[in-house]
Formats: sequence, structure tokens, C-alpha cells
Amino acid sequence: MNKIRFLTAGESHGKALTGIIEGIPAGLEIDEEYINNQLIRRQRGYGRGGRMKIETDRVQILSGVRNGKTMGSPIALMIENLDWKNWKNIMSVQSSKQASKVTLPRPGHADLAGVNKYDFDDIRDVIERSSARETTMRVALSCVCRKLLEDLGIFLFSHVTAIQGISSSFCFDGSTNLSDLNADADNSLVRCLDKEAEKNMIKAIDRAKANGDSVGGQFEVVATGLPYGLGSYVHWDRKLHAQISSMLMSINAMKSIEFGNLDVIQNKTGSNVHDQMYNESGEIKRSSNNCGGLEGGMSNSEPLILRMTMKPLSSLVKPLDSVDINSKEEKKAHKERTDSCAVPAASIIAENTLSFVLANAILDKFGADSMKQLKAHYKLTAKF
Ligand code: EPS
Repeated sequence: MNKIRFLTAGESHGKALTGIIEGIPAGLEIDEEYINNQLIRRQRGYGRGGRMKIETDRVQILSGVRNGKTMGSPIALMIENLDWKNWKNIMSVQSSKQASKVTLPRPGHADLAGVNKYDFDDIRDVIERSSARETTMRVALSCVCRKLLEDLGIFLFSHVTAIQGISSSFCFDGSTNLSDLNADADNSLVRCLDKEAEKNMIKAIDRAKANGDSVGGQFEVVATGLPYGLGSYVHWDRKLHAQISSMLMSINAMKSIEFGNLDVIQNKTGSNVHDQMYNESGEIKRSSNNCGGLEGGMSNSEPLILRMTMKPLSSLVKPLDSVDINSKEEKKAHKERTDSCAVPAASIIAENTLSFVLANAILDKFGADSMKQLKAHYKLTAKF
């Protein structure tokens, strides 16, 4: 089922992030600039902290691409952490003069469960890999899948729908093409397409920052151009929404995922929820898309629409109550430099990593070793 596999490695303040993606057909045109464009989008967003002023994420393709095209072999990527130069001692691979240990777990973070799980006496060993910095490489790797999808006419878009309860009134209705919508969202400091809500979201982030606090929110991701029948109803782990949930819920700080129009799904009866069909010149069409493009665990050729909720970040400038893991003294939690809001960045991570699942589902259905074969199979058999 999973033709495409990937692995990432790297600590937040280590030398570099690395990743390998395998199972991509040969002959896909890809270059570093395509990947860098998504990395730039991931770094943006109002409420980011000092780290994003240090980093300028740029990928190096180390293998698997020759003369601008994939070779069918594993593709290895690397992104340097520019901040590493400030952390060389703390992050030294060799045993070094010991930096002071972090012993005050941050509520909401992986800290306390992480030290207990791995028998650490320094929370730094947890922080470094549990950090959302890792998503940089996930986005870079997923760009290879995004390009494969684009070559088949499948496009992705995301926008922020709420920050700390301030909701955007923008509603995706399919009337504007996704690259225009993405360009508009990219031009907003908070990826919000409702100007009034945008102002209030920025104020909420400013308030949180001034108080040493953080805010969460919600975003929506849309994919268009999907054919019928990605995923399957025949077994639990073949269901497309289950595969999407598994991938997207692994993004740091995600608390929920929902598909389709939940306002309608939660509050109306079945006859008002399910998307009715009509015949337009021999083609079966729908009068609504409340199910968000998914029925029975499969794409139904309507736009795929999902929303996710992100919790407020758990590294706080004004730290919460904690207990020292060694002395058991009650103290305030460890303080790290942090972001006050990362919802816009999370929406870009979800938008891009959705590509892994969709590209896998495409290869599962239209299987091919080269892009030439894939395009031929797709043209012959994809139904819309
Ligand atoms: C993060 C803490 C901050 C964020 C980081 C995620 O990093 P630092 O501790 O270096 O200030 O900026 O996000 C990124 C580095 C990134 O590239 O998104 C955390 O604790 O998860």
C-alpha cells in the first residue's frame, strides 16, 4: 500500500536536518528552488520567535536526482541549522564539558513523559527531537510528492480559519483557483483571507506575546483535482481519511482533524447533510460538498476539505508551575526562546505533508515506476 516511504533525522539545534524519501517514480522533474519555495512559506507567520530570524531554510538535494529528474532511487535531502553554531557545545556529538541540565518539565510538552520513557536526566535530550523544527524536513520531503501531484493536475491550498477563537468568515467555494488563494493567504501575516479577522488575530497574538503567553487556532487544507477512488472502503487501513489523519495528526501540537463541513454535519439531519446528485449532460454532479470530498474512505472527485485544530504552544515565556525531576522541588517550568503563535506555519506543514498520503494513494491505484508510465495509466483510467 505504501509505495512511498520517508525518514527524517535531526535535532532542533543540531548541525543539520536530513531526510530520505523512497518510492518516487523516475523522471519527475524537481529542483531545490521548488522545495525552497515551500520552506520559505513554512518559516513565515506573525508570532514566530527569534529562531526564524536566524534560520533561512534552504535544501540541498544529495542523491536520487540527476539532470533535474528523479532516478527512482532514494532521494536524500539536507537542510543546515544555521543556529547550530550557537549550540555547538550543548549539541556536541562527542562527550564535552557538560552544559547545565534542563530539569524543569514544561506542561504540555513532551518533556516529562520523554525523560521517563528514555531514562534521561536532562530534558534537553527530549526537547531537541520533540521540537517542531523537524517539520522543516517533512515539508522538504513532501515537496517531491507535491510536485508529482501537480504534474497530474492536483493542487493544494491552506488558510487559517481561527486564532484564539477569532474566526475567519472566508469560505472555500471552489470559484477561485488554488494558486490565487494561496498567493492571497501567503500575503497575509496570519494566512487569513478575512481582513477584519486578520486584524483581530494579530491583536490576539500581540496580547499573548506581551503576556509571555501563546495562542492556538484552526486552519483548513483543500486539495482539488483528485479522481474517484483514492483509498478504499474494503479494509480499515486502506481508508483515505484514516491515512490522512495518521499523517497530519503527527504534526506537532495538533489536537483534532475533521473532514468536510462540520457545522452542517454536527447540526443537521442526514437529509440535509449528504451531498445530493444530479445529472448534468450525462455526468453525475453534486449540489453540495458537505462530506469534504470523501465518501466510504475514498475520494469522490470533489475537492478534499479538512480542518485541524492546534493547541497553544507549550513553551511559554511566562512559565507554568512545574516540579524539578531530580529534587522534586516545585518551581516554574524551564524557559526556552519560543514562538507565540505557529498556526500559519502549521497550515503550511499540513498542506505539504498531505501530499505524501495523496501521492501514495495515487501510486497505489495507478502504480508506475516512471512518471511517463504514471501519466499514461492516469490518462487512461482516472475517472473524475
Ligand atoms: C520550537 C521552538 C522554537 C521554534 C521551533 C519549534 O525554536 P527555538 O527553541 O530554537 O527558539 O522556533 O520551530 C522551528 C525552529 C521551526 O523551524 O519551525 C519547539 O519547541 O517546538
